[in-house]
Amino acid sequence: MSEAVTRNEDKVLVGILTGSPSDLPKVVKVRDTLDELGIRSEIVVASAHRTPDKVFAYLDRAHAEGVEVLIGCAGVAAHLAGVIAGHTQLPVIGLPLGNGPLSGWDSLLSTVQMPPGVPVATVAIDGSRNAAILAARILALKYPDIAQGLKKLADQERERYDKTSAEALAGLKKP
Ligand code: RP5
Repeated sequence: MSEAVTRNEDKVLVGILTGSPSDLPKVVKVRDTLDELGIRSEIVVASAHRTPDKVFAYLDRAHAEGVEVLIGCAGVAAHLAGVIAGHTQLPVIGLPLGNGPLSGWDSLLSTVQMPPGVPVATVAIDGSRNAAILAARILALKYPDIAQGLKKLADQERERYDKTSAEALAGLKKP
């Protein structure tokens, strides 16, 4: 485990790349979850196929500016996260998006089937929240305040779950 350090909360720690502006409604949920945890991120629209130069230029900047985790989001022929993982030693999370005629099966397989040595930690199709939480868990190894934020979020979700379960059970009609 890395040494625990305090952090500058204004510094972008997570770079979120996505293949198309049409992805943004799903991708913004990644940023929203990171915001909930007090983690600064930035979204960049850049495609592995249409604008690979933009992907590489962003990675150069991200490395220079100290981004610590990268998330690659794409639908259909979703090679973005894999291309990113081939050009960085930072941890890369792949978010396959359920766009297009195959509802995300294509992007799931394209994202997850990486060759040995070039890992992409793939979350569920449209798993925007989990992509953010996984990024936060990686950062929490180094930043204790992020670990605390995650614990608080998990407690809140547990409370919500217990409350909805109780309400649902109370609403069941007796036979
Ligand atoms: C992927 O192709 C994008 O990530 C998007 O999910 C999908 C369709 O892109 P557009 O044709 O809407 O730009 O590269």
